This record gives sequence, C-alpha cells and structure tokens, in this order.
Amino acid sequence: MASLIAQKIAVIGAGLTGQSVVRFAVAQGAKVCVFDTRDSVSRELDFDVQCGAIESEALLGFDIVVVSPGVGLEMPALAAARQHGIDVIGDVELFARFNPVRVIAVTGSNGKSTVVSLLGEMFAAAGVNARVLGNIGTPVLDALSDMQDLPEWFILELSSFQLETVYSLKPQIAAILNISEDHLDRHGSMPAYVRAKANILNNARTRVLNRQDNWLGDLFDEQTKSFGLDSANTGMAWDSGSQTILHEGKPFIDFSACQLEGEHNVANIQAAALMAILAGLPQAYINQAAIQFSGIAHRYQKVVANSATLWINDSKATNPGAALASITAARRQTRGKLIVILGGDSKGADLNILCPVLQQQVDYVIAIGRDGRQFLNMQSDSVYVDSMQQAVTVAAVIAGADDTVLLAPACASLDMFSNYQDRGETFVRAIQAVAA
Ligand code: UMA
Ligand code: ADP
Repeated sequence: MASLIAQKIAVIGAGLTGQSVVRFAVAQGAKVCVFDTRDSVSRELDFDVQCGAIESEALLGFDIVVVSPGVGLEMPALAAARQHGIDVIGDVELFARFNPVRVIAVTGSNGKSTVVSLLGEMFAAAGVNARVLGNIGTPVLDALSDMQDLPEWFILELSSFQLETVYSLKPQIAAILNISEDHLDRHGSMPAYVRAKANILNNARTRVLNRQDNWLGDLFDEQTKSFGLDSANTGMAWDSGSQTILHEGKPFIDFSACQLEGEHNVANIQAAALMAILAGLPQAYINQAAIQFSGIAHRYQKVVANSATLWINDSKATNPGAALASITAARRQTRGKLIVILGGDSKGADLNILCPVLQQQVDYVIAIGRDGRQFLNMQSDSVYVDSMQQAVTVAAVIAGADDTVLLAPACASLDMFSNYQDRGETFVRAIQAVAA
C-alpha cells in the first residue's frame, strides 16, 4: 500500500470529490492544496481554496495531482505536470491504491445507477455486506475513512470522466452495460469515449458485457459473461413472449412480477443478476431483490397526480440513447397519444438519432432549453416553449385519458436547472399545479 505521509498533493476541484480527497489525504498525513478554476466557491469548506485559472507552472512542486472528474485533463497546468513526471490521477485511482476490499465496478452510458442500486439490494437481501459508491453520489474515498470498518464488497458506479485516470483498480467483476453518445463535448469522439470506459476492464478478473452492443464486440475475452435481449443459451437472455429472464437457457426471473418497467430495465436486471451470480449470491435472494426493487427517483417514474393522463418523469434520460429507451418503453405502455418533453444541453451529441422514433412513435413533441429547437424539425406536431411550467401546461391541454406525457429530455439540464433532480421536481410540481 502506498504512503501519503508528507506527500504534497494538489486537489483540483472543490466539489464532492475534491472534499473527499482532502479528508482522505489529510488523514493519511499528506500536505494538501486545493484549486478550483471558478472565480469563487460558494459552499462552506474547512480548508482554503485557490480560485481562478491555474497558472501553467502552479502544479510543478507537487508529488501528486488529484483531478476531480468534472475537470478536463487537457488543462495546460495538468499537461505541464504530466510532462514533469508528476502523478496526475483521479480519486478512483487513489482509492484503488489503498483499497483492500473486493470490487464490482460498473460503467456504461445508461443504466449505471439503476444497476448498482439493484445489485446493492441483491447483496442486502442475501445478508452480504456491500456498499454502493462512486458516480451515483458518494465519493469512493469516503468509504476508506475507517479501515477497521470495511464491507465485504464495494459496488462502484464509474463514469467515463472517472475512468480516464484509473490504472490500478483490480475489480473481481467489471461491467460495461451499453455505449451510446454522451459527453462528446469532453471526450471529443466516440472512440475516445469508449476507450475511457474500457479502462474499467484492464485488470478485471471477469468481464460482464452487453453482447448486443456493437461498440463492445472487441472487448470480449474467454472469461467474459454476457447479457442481452435475445434468446442465447449463454449468460443472461430474454424470452419476451413469457416475459422471462433466462440464465444459461433456463428461466431465472419472472420480469412480469418485477416493478421496473421497459425493456431497458430487463437489460439492467440481467446485468445486476449476472454480477450477483458471479459474486456467489443465491438465486432466491437475487429474485427477491429484483421483484421488490422499485427503481430510483427521476428514472422512468410514474408521477402521482390527480389526472387521468399518465405522467412519467424520466429527467435522468440525459442523452439520446436514454431517451430512445424511455420513449420505446412509454409507447409500448400507452394506448392513446404519446407526448414527449425534450431538450436542454445536448453535450455535443447528435440528437438526430431520435428522428425516426419521434416520427414513428411519438404523437407530439414539446421542446425546451438551449438545444430544444433541434427537435422541431423531427416532428411536425411540435412546439417550443420557454419553461417547464409552460411545457406541462401545453401537455395538459393536448393529453386526455389513456394518453401519456413523458419527460425524457435526451439532454443535460444545466442550461435551465441546477441539476436533473431539480428538472424532475419542477416537472412534478407543474403537473400537480395543473392537475389540482
Ligand atoms: N471545477 C473546476 N474546473 C473545472 C470543472 C469543475 O475547478 O473545469 C470545480 C467546480 O468549480 C466545482 C468542482 O470542480 O467546485 C466540482 O467537481 P466535479 O465537477 O468533478 O463534481 P463533484 O462535485 O466532485 O462530483 C463528482 C461527479 N461529477 C461529475 O463528474 C461532473 C458526480 O457525478 C459524482 O456523484 C461525484 O463526483 C462523486 O463521485 C455527477 C455527474 O453528473 C452525478 N456525473 C456525470 C454523469 O453521470 O453523467 C459524469
Ligand atoms: P446512469 O446512472 O447511467 O445515468 P440511470 O440508471 O440513472 O443510468 O438511468 C438513467 C436513464 O437512462 C433512465 O432514466 C432511462 O431513461 C435510461 N436507461 C436506463 N437503463 C438503460 C439501459 N439499459 N439502456 C438504455 N437506456 C437506459
């Protein structure tokens, strides 16, 4: 295990990750200096932060630079540090150098939080102590604050941002759920985005991959276990007629008894169940958790409202691939019209991949946000509005009984809201106001 005693560490970014790095590094005896490229940091912190642009030579006196996931690695000060042989890493790499616990690591463009949460429930049902951490919201280093109180497993949700700087992680099981366009404003191209995600597999004992995803074909090795919405006799498969998830060709989970809805969630349950099997959990507990799990907030959730219309909040559908899965699921569940609210910050993604589904499966598009106008060319029955309240008011006029209104924006929320939770909550409040 590495030692941080008297090491000089620069922490870039004073958000959740940066704060966890400071706590961990200080506890390990390091000397820490925190930088944030914003002009000021509004939150209250118990350490000093150097705010504003980081001079290109500013990091050269440090032993290690720990970069928060939201900070792009091409920043000149980081490039200079790398050129001088300074260790430039992320929090997950630092975690990996100290972590003594078995790890399951999960990435993918969509479904990560659902899968790690469900997997956590499967461990809990089986009475095996596991902690869910990472991009889902709890920085990984916080789990190492008490080395005398560690679980049997860590279940890590890892983003492409975090995986760009991971080298030493040795997961027992590493999964890539799927790949579709996301974060291209940061990674620049799909191959670069996939390369970042594929880092999760580097030292993994067993790979878990989606066998129907074209981007993942080259990543299979002899030990890889796979899942898919097909009738294969290997890994996890799917019998849509009987709504049954199969394992090695045999019925394993009755999806019609589960609370999660939509075929994208079939894939999510398959992935979680496969990892649970590989971790040695008994089938009965895997089944029990799959059936009882009701999903997480802002992911394809029915909104409770005094309305004959079905309203679905999928604010976390923040890229076109997620919106595609969401719209497909909603169309299958809807007898009447399907009205979809889309738009926001596209993060450089090509929104046109949604054109066929909007034309063929959606009756009306309500567009919002910075890049929302792009959707107006994809569906003639469409309108652009300035706020979520207006979007819900227009939807309420168009929709009747048997109709569904789906918020699946295909975009990030930050142009109009503080985050996707704020966008989802604004949607729900607006529904409750019109349905009152
Ligand atoms: N900052 C800079 N310079 C920059 C960018 C940011 O100084 O160029 C500073 C900001 O001023 C701020 C701090 O860095 O003070 C924020 O750091 P951060 O953006 O890395 O965010 P954290 O608060 O550390 O949260 C991160 C993840 N955020 C991102 O990757 C953007 C959280 O994922 C994660 O839950 C958390 O670590 C704990 O691991 C959020 C996310 O949006 C949910 N993830 C993306 C996604 O899911 O699509 C990848
Ligand atoms: P992530 O953590 O990767 O963002 P979530 O589990 O939070 O994933 O789900 C985010 C959104 O992605 C969901 O609300 C849904 O619209 C979509 N989604 C979830 N699972 C899948 C999947 N397996 N394939 C495609 N889209 C999915």
